[in-house]
Amino acid sequence: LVQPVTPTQVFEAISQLLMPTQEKEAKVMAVDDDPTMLQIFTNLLQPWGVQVTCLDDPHQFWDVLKSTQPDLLLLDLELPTFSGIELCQVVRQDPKYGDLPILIVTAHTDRESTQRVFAAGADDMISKPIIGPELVTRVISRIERSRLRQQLNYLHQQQAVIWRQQARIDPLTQIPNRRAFEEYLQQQWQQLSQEQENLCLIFCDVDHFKSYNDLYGHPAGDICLKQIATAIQESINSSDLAARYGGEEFAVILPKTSLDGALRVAQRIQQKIAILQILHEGSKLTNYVTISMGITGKIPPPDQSPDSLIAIADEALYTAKKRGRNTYCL
Ligand code: GH3
Ligand code: MG
Ligand code: MG
Ligand code: MG
Ligand code: MG
Repeated sequence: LVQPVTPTQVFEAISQLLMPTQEKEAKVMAVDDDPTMLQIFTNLLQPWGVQVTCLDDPHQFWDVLKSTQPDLLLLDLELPTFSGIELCQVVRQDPKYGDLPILIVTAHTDRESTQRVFAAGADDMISKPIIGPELVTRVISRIERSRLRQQLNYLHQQQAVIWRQQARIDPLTQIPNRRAFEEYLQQQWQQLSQEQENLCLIFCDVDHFKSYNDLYGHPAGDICLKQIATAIQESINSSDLAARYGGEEFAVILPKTSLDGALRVAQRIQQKIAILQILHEGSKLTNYVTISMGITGKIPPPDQSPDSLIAIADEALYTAKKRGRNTYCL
C-alpha cells in the first residue's frame, strides 16, 4: 500500500548507493588471445587500483562476464574463434549489459574497421601498439563516467518513485487520496470477483463540519481532519485502505471482509473519534466532533463496476445523516 517517503529515507537510499560504488575497486575484464597483451593491461591498470580479469579463451566469455561483473570490457578485435566485434554485438543484445563500457583493442585503425567497431556498439577504440598513459586515461575516464551515469539513473528512479507515491497521498492528512482509493478499489474488485470473496466499503462524513470551521477557523478544521484521518487509519488492518475521498469525507476499502467485520471496523472508528473528544460546541449531538458512516459490501459481480457499490455506500451514509448523524447505516 501507499507509504510516504521522507527526505531522510531518500538521502539514506542515495548514500547507500553512492558509498559502496565509490569505495568499490574498479574491475576490468580483458579478452585477448595474446598473453603478453593481457600482462600489459594488468601491469598498466593495477597501479591505478583497477582489478584486471584476464581471459585468453573467448569460449568462457559469458561465464567469466557473469561472475566478474566488470565495470568495463577490453576486447581484442582479432581473436581465434569469435572476433571482439562479435563479442561486443552479443553483449549489447543483453539489456543487462546495454550500458557496460566496451573498448576494442586493435592494430587496424583504417576507416572500415573503425566503422565496424562503432556499429557493433563499442564505446571506443584503443590502437596497438599500446601507449600506456593513453590506455589508462581512456579506461579510467570511461569507468568514472559510467559510474556517474549509474548514480544519476538511480537518482532519477528514486525521484520517479517519490512522485508516483506523492500522486497517491493526500497532502493534508498524509493518507491515500481519492486516486489511490479508486485504483485499489478497481484492483480489488477484479481480484475478489474472480475469487468470489466479499468486498466492503465504509463511507465516512464529518458531522456539521461547516459549522466547526465557522466556529474554530479553517486551520483548526484542518487539524481536526488530520486527527480523524489518523483515527480511521488506526482502525484498519494492512490489507484495507483508508482514503480521504473529498473535503471532510473518508472512504475505507475492506477486502475479504464480511458485513459483520465491516460493522466492527465502523464501531472502532466511531469509538476512536469519540475518545479524541474534539470539542465542537456547534454540534448539538455530543458537543464533540462525530462522523456518520454508510456501510455496504458484496461479492463483486463481474458485469458491474465498483461505482455500483459506491452508490450504495453513499446512500447508506445519507440515511445515517437523516437518522440524526453520529451513527452508521447499512
Ligand atoms: P453534514 O453533517 O451534513 O455533513 O454537514 P457539514 O457541515 O459537515 O457538511 P457540508 O457539506 O455543508 O460542509 C462540509 C465542510 O467541510 C465545508 C468545507 O469548508 C469543509 N471542508 C472541506 N474540506 C476542508 C479542508 O480541507 N479543511 C477544512 N478546514 N475544512 C474543509
Ligand atoms: Mg588477437
Ligand atoms: Mg460532506
Ligand atoms: Mg459533513
Ligand atoms: Mg452536507
